Amino acid sequence: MKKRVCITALLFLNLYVALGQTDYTPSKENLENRAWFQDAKFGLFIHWGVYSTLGDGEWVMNTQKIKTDRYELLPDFFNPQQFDAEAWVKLAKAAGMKYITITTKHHDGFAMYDSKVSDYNIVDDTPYGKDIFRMLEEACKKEGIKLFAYYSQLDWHHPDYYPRGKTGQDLGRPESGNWQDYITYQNAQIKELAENYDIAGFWFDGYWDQNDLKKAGKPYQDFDLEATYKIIHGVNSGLLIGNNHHLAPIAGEDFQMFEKDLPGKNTAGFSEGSQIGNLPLETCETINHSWGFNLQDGNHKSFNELIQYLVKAAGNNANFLLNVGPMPNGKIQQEHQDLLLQMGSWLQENGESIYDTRGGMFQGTDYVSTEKDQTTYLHVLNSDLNTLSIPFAKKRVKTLSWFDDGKPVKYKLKKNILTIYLDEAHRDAVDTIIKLTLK
Ligand code: JFZ
Repeated sequence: MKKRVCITALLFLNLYVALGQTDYTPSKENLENRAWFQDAKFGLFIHWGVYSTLGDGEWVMNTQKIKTDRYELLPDFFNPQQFDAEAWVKLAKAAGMKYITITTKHHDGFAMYDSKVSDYNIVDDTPYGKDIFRMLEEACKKEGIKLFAYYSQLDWHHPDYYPRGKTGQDLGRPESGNWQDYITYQNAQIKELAENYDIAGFWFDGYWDQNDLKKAGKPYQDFDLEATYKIIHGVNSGLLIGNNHHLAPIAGEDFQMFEKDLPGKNTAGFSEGSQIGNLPLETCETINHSWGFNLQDGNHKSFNELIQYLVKAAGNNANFLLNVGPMPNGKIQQEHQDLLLQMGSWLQENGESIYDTRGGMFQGTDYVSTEKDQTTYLHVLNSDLNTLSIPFAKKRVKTLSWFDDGKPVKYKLKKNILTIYLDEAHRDAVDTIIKLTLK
């Protein structure tokens, strides 16, 4: 009898494992942090590394096929004398951002923090010799901004990142290596980041490098994400984990991200397999067309585009993580600073309709909505419209007023269609906000 119970239990266990079910239950602190994250709405993404010195984006090692031993000369030129952690954090704060996510290690494998696991890091291997991640951590603490560590699981430098994935060929590394040794190295770096820095969480990237081979039916290496996540939550269960793997959430993750797309959309081609799960959401986008500093990229997005992206993200229940790639001297380009500050002043006026809200009930081509408590904020994103008609099967309208001056808005409610008269004096080129409460 006992034996049979054991066998049945084993069968269930197998089924459980086969279905990919695991036992991750977020801690109370983790859930609180998730709520903070959803309230925060706006963060600064920073791609900065030794690649910045070449002014050709963070993929330069791969795109220019720079051999590992040549690339290793770059740290010698990395001496950002004008880097001022406090200035960056104050800029983010003035932009209305609540957190910063910065590359602690990108695909080039170079650690932008004081890693004890490898000397290939900013402290041991550059003339600058200082831990910029520590400096940012301290400045963030002072300014009340949270800090996330971007960490690339893909590594174009480490010899044990082998067999390689779909990128990082032709970089002069030996055709050998021990994958498990790479995983040990990666997990040790991740653990030291979790243990030694006061961070809010991790933003992982590069999983797709191997997983795209899997999708193509080719041999691939497994990162064993859940083991890594267990290490992190073992250090601090409150840490928020997200992974840019372009898949539906995996056990152990605390938020879901969409690269260059709003949740559920796939215009950039990265979100094919990523159905929206039930975790907090985040969408990231570049301020021009590059993540890392790119000298030739002057395609800065306009203030209107950036605000509308933030508003649409909020309407889709997601945070907006907006990226800048600082220059090798440690400064953020003036054009980008100006755009961020403009966004900050817009948020000063209109932040009530963004912060602490969740995605609202209305969504269409020209509008989205956010909600907080009993109030819905309708954001009209097309200033050419004289009227807006939206499906409205809800209860009756209690109040409908302009966000800017609180005056009543003219409307008509007929056959489940709410028609709003957008009088010209109230129309705004970037976002016309209307406040709605229901009976
Ligand atoms: C990734 C990084 O490669 C990129 O450098 C940046 O950090 C961005 C935020 O995240 O973007 C990707 C992800 C996947 C692919 C290309 C770029 N891909 O599948 O080819």
